[in-house]
Amino acid sequence: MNEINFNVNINPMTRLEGHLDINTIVENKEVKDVEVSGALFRGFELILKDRDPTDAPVFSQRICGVCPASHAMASALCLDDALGISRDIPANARIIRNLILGANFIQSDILNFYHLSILDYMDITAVEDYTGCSCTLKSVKKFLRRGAPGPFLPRYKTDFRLHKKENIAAVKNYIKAFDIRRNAHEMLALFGGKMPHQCGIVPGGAAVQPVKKKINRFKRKLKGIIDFIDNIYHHDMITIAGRYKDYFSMGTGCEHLLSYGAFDLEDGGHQQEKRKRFMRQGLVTIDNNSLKFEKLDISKITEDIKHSWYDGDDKLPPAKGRTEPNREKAGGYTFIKAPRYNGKVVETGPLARVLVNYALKDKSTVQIVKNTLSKLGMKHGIHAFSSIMGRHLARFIECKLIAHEMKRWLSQLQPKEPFYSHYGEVREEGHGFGITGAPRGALGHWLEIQNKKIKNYQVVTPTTWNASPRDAEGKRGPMELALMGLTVNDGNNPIEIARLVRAFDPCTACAAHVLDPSGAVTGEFRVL
Ligand code: NFE
Ligand code: MG
Repeated sequence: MNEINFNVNINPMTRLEGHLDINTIVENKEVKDVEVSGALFRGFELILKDRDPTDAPVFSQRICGVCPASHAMASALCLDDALGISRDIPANARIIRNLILGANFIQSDILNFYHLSILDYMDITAVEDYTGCSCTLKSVKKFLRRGAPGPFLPRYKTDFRLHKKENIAAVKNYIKAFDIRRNAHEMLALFGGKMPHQCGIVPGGAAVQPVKKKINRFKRKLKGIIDFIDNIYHHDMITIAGRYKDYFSMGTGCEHLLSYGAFDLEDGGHQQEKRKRFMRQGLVTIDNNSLKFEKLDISKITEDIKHSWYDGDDKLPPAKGRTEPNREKAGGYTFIKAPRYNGKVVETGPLARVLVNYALKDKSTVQIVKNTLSKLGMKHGIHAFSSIMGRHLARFIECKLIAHEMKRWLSQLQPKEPFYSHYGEVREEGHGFGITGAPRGALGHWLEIQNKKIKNYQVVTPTTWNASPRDAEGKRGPMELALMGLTVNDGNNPIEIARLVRAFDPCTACAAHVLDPSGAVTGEFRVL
């Protein structure tokens, strides 16, 4: 392989479902060009057309098994708005919705760190000469010797920097994290009925009464999860961040960050500005080491499709969005549209939410951000978050903030008070929107009702923002921008690309194609 310009195919890239291709041209070990491509057409917007609007939360949750609670939330908010009942949602319902969403955030954050990312930093083969008496570690050791050790091997040859003891501890925690995620699912199911595709969040409120027994069971599960986050997740996050400090200056983002906010703290009020949310709403621009805050105005959101496999016009607001797939479209390279805010490329995700909270001086956020940075002995401050390791750190910080806040929400439930408000008849005509946070960032649903049926339903997910292609003006999407200029040291082991993409936590599995300037592909690697 040519050492200067090299070609690699990685397939799949993330350890999660989906179809995401990353086509990169690397010259002199530096990413010089990139196309991020979503290769799977879903078409939920078309599936929803002409259905009863109140079916939307049920159908739209099926968009994804990882973040279905966020789709239910966005959809319920959208229906509450379209049916004119946003002000009537009882406090119990608001809180139950938050608890369901919070449980889903926690499990998704732990999923990303332990089960989708940590194998890039932790050397699982360290257990091969383990001689202690932990049954977990002994069974991992046995598993690795089995001859078919997927999903752990094969893997890239790379710089595993944890010390032996740290590796061993992290492997144990990798296994423990499965239990914790199961507990988070079970905790969600106390109010949501089941997971995935819970049935507790409905237009008008929640589907179950918050009885004492459920509250207490929720509390007990949450306590165990918080212990894991505060001690184990915290420890592994800091250890890895400390050993990979150079990853705080790699994968710098587009500097504009968007949060719709998540977890309503007040009843009624408009979803924009008027309703206080735990993870706050707005945009920040990173300007050297300071943050400039801007209020959210969703009328500034448009979607371009110049390079997407759709027919229609550019710059349509989501409420007027169209879904007319055309796989043969000239210039297209993805099924992902290109959402822009006021024409600007913006990144979304835990990074955006933590920085918006920080810019608004949210006390607990400022405290935990400062503690974490000082624990890492990092003097470069807040802009270091816009990086590969910063995205992981922000996800951890948000997970911890939410888990602790959930204790407060539980104590606010009133078992004998209402938890649902009936919407009466579906209106003949109407429209609505629902904006919330999903684990991966800002999630919005837009609905138009005609003759009591869905005339148009449009969804813009966090991964649509982050994995968006070039827009009509040729500006690259956030993940594309972060990949530009990235150093890829070894074409046979393009771990830097894998680490960068996984830190964004796209919900699609990825194939990354690294091409030389002539476009030829010379290597093919499976990344596990
Ligand atoms: Ni499929 Fe999701 C989240 C949403 S993807 S996981 O979080 O919405 O962008
Ligand atoms: Mg869409």
